[in-house]
Amino acid sequence: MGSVSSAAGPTAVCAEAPSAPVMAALKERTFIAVKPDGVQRGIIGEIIKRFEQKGFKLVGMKMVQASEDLLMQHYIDLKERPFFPTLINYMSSGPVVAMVWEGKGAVKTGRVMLGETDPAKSSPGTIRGDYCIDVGKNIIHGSDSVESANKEISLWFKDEELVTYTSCAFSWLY
Ligand code: IDP
Ligand code: MG
Repeated sequence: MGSVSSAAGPTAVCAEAPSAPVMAALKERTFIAVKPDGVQRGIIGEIIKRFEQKGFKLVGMKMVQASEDLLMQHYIDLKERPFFPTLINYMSSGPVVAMVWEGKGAVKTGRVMLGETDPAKSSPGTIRGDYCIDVGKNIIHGSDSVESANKEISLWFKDEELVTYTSCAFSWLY
C-alpha cells in the first residue's frame, strides 16, 4: 500500500513551510474586471469559474459603476490614443465587476487566460477568444504587469475590501 494523504492536504510532500520569498510569490495579485458588455451578456459567472478552476484565490470582488475620473486614472497610459474617449464611454456605460485574484504567476497567467487585446487574434480557449468579437467590446480587463496590478488594485479597492484567508486547496495546488 502506498502512503495516503490526509484530507488536510499532502503534508508528507510538503513537510517544510515555504520560505518567505516563495510564499510572497504564491501571493501575487492581479486586478481583473468584467467590463460592462461582459456583465450585460451574462458572462460574469463563466469568468469567475475559469479563475476559480485554474486554482487562483478570490480575495476581493465588487460591482462598480465606475466614474469617468476613476476610468481616466485606470487608463491614463492610453490617454493619447484615438480610441480613448470611446473607451471611457464604453467602460462607464454600465456596471463592471472588479476582482482581485491571487496565486503564483496570477498576472501573467491571467493575461494568457484573457487572450489578446483583439478578440479576433485570441485563440479559442481564451476568454476573449471564446466570448467576444470586437476589440472595442472585449468583455474583460486584466493587469499587464505586477506593477500595474498593484496600482490598479489600490485604485479600485480600499485595503479593508481585500480579505486574507487560507484556502483549503492551497496544499493541493502548491
Ligand atoms: P488590454 O486590455 O489587452 O491590456 P490595452 O492596449 O491596454 O489592452 O487597451 C485597453 C482597452 O482599450 C482594450 O482592452 C480595449 O477595450 C480598448 N482598445 C484597445 N485598442 C483599441 C482599439 O484599437 N480600438 C478600440 N478600443 C481599443
Ligand atoms: Mg492594458
